[in-house]
Amino acid sequence: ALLLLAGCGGGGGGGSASTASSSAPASGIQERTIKAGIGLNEDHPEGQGLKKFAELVSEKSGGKLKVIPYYAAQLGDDKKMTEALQAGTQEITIPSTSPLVGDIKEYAIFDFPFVFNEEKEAHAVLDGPLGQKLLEKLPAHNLIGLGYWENGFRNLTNSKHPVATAEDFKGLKIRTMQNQVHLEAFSALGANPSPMAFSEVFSALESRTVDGQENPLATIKSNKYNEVQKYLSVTKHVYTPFVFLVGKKFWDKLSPEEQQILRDAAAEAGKYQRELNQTENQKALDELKAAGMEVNEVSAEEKARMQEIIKPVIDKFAKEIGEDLVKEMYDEVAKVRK
Ligand code: KDG
Repeated sequence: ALLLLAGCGGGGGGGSASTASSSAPASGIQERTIKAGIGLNEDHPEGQGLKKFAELVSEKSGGKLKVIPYYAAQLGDDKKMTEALQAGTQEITIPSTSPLVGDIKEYAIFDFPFVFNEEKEAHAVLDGPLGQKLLEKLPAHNLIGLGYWENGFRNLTNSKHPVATAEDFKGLKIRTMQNQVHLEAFSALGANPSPMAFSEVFSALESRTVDGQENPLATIKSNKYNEVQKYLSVTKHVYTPFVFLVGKKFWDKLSPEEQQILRDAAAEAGKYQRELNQTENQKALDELKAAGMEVNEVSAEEKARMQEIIKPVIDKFAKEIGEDLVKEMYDEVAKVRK
């Protein structure tokens, strides 16, 4: 069994390269197969971004580094894939930051509702010193972060009624990500949240185990939630980043040249992914309407009321995370708004 394990290490992490000599630092570019998994579909902007990443890595390495993309949670959900990276049995995943909060509590700042109004405000925080500081916490958890892609602003769908006021959340059974801030925030609003892996959401909605869920428009469309959800409320209640993760066990086997290829490709594909995400989110709203969803906006006044109701939850988590860090985020947003 030991031999077998040694042979599988890094999930095809490089044939002769990885076994050649573990003491000498790797150099040049070796032939390697890199498994990269996400929860979303190939047609989703994240899927298209991953595809672009694979192409770029192939180009930059003269075909030696082969990224094999796995879409639609074929390798498991965000948590499972992150654990596989830590164990060294998968090389790359690009999860929402929210399920990572169990490991790195500071990531919960991106679960605070109504912090960002526009994508560019989130980008300034993510691509600035604060985002970097959080990436630097990853290696202690056997993960390397190559930057942030975009999941985006989340909106509520459900099968019961339009949600336009804070009171409309009362009693709704809502699937949330596996994240304590989301759970407590929805509870504060009087909803009945239940945490669930993404891959289980469609059938939970279909069987009416839950009434609703919340995700960006591109996801609602790509995963065809319109087939099992009548009401779409444009709540934009929270902006979720994706973090581009590489397993540290695998990363440490790479030569500096190979690492640079992955860094550059992740940054380039990320830029493409964010742009595509914004155009797709815009298009998706009309498409979901055309597909029969009943769409309502939520007024600024109601959002402010929701924020007020959730405030004790946010204050509690701000204390746990560190109020300095939270302040740093709000200061950065204020700078962009000016
Ligand atoms: O690939 C990312 C997905 O697995 C997941 O993060 C999508 O936002 C998501 C959710 O609701 O779980």
